[in-house]
Amino acid sequence: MIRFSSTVDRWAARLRRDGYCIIPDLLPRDEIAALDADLDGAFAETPFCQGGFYGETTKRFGRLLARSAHAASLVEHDLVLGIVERILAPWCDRIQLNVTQAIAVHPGAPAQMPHRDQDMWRGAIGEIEYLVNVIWPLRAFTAENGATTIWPNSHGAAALEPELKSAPVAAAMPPGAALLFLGSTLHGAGANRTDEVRRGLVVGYALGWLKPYENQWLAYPPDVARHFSPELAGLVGYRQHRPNLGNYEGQCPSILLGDAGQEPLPAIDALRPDQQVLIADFVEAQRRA
Ligand SMILES: O=C(O)CCC(=O)C(=O)O
Ligand SMILES: [Fe+2]
Repeated sequence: MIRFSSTVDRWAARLRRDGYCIIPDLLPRDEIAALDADLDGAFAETPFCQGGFYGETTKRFGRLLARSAHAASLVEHDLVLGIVERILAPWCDRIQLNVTQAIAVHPGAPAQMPHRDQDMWRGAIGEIEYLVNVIWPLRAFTAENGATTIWPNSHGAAALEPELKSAPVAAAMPPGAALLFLGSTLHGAGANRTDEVRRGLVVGYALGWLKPYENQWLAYPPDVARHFSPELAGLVGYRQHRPNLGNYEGQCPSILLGDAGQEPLPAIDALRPDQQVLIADFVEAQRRA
């Protein structure tokens, strides 16, 4: 679905130009505070990460849509989805949710290694945007407490250049705002030089035909996804990506959210219009032969 609005256009243009943007006042602070409170228990019981990329002074956990009813307001945010669809539309039919992950950067944490998130997929560099990430602070992000560091204009073909042309900026922002950046934009969590924990969420969206970073079907099996809105269920994988990708018994996997799916099912083409024309012509020629 493409959402038409000049606000979407304006932010998408800025994201494409700079590789990132910070959008203020996307959600009320109260809603973010309620989400933050819902995650208190998970932050407390989750052990510190292991390994140099995740960082041993940070905590992370996923499956946010199963942990708080408020998470859906972030994932399904209309303006955010509109911008992401605008950016990724040239390369896919539909976008998908790639990840929801909470990240706590604890006092004393060093800076995370600067990286480009889409390097997780070994595709062409400098040609395609595979991903748009959205970072939502749960508590205020500051340059001192580990706000995400972003390298402006490091995206797209700049990812092929040996030298960085820009100085990094700290994505300082209050709860309710969000940082959007492209899969090709260089970034990393900042160092936390304060005595407070920096808490934020990553909500990532990717081209609908990629293998997602977080296994969405295991994170949200049918019994969980059944309670999602149809759009949210689609974002986590309960819809096909034409042609026929992500099918269940040759049908749209959303059948598993209702009563069907137990009985034998016919496989049904789910094709792009251009493929449908090609195939209809071929079938017709066979019929006439
Ligand atoms: O927590 C952050 O600010 C960024 C984390 C990040 O970029 C990542 O883990 O890929
Ligand atoms: Fe990252």
